[in-house]
Amino acid sequence: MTCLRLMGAGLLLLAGGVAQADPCKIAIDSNDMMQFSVRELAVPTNCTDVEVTLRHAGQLPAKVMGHDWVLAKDSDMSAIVNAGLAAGLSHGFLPENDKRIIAATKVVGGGESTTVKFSTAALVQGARYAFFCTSPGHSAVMRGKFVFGGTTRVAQTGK
Ligand SMILES: [Cu+2]
Repeated sequence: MTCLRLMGAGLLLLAGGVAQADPCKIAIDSNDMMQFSVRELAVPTNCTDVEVTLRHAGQLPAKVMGHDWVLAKDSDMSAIVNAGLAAGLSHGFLPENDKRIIAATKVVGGGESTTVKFSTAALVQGARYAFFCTSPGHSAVMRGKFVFGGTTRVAQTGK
């Protein structure tokens, strides 16, 4: 663990401030292939706030291959995706003032990035949460599990 932490600190220096060392800050990549770079995320319960940065490493514009990062209870995902579809791109594929949405970024296109910071006050340890993209059709593959509790974990998808 100590070894990993040191490696993390080294990477932090190399990356010039990419915040992987702070367990309450998470960075995720996405691309033109309709993929998130991670399929599972976890943050420790002592994070009162969590900051998620979504980068789009592709080149396609938001109206063609836009991505967002939305957090909700696993059981609310489908309903939010459907409501987002009805809302359309002009509303970031998200229903307005929807209490089921715990956190959401705006939609970004290739080369852009966006950050959302949210309170963990409403999160319950052990509950099932999901993160997903609400662009039409994307959540079929652009989704993952979010765990509140335990050490920060960013499980990479196999490439
Ligand atoms: Cu997407």
